[in-house]
Amino acid sequence: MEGYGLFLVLLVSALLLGFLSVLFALVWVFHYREGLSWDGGSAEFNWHPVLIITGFIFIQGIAIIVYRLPWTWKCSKLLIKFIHAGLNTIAMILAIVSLVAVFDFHNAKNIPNMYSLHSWIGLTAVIFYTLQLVLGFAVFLLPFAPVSLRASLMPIHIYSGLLIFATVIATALMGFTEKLIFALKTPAPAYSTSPPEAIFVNTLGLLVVIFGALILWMATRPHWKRPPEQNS
Ligand code: ASC
Repeated sequence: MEGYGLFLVLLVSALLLGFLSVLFALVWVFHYREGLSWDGGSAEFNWHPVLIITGFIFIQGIAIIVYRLPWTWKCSKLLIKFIHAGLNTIAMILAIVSLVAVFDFHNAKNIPNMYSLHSWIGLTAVIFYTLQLVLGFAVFLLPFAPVSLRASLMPIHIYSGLLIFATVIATALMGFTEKLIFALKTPAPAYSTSPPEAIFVNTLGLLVVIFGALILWMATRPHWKRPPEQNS
């Protein structure tokens, strides 16, 4: 329980940043943009940032640190594994729906797909996230894999999970910049003149980076690890 007070401060800060990021995404699309709908127009595209920030950043971040919540240490490991896998499954579904929204919007408007670095890295992240989830389920949740296989794959599972999470945040930052450059040009005030929407979305980018920094810190301190099972 070393530094447990600090862990709680970081956890509450991360939760506040996560909720604030989702709120900022909603204010962005409803106040500055066209709102949300599923109509082949910009309001359909807007599901993309909302679902990515909610699912692929906030929910994925919480899924990463569930094992480290001290009050879950008395729950069975299997239950926490189900919560970890369940949150990651929800995040994966929201990420896929958010990609469908973008492709559907592009196709309706004859906008090309998959030409930007944002799209290359982002689609790669969703594919690897899905592989990570399927492999994690097969190896760590189903009762078939021998402990030796689990032990040798665990460092890779942890490394690739953290790498995907950090990559998702980097990809979101590219997406913010892309969208601001596309949306804020004449007749709208140019991005380069720092209109309120640009400042607001840049701030959202900062919030997401700090959220990610806190999650990665909490997930990598060895003394905040869940203690080993007493009876297994
Ligand atoms: C699991 C699990 C662990 C690891 C360990 C190998 O499935 O619950 O603690 O894999 O057995 O590192």
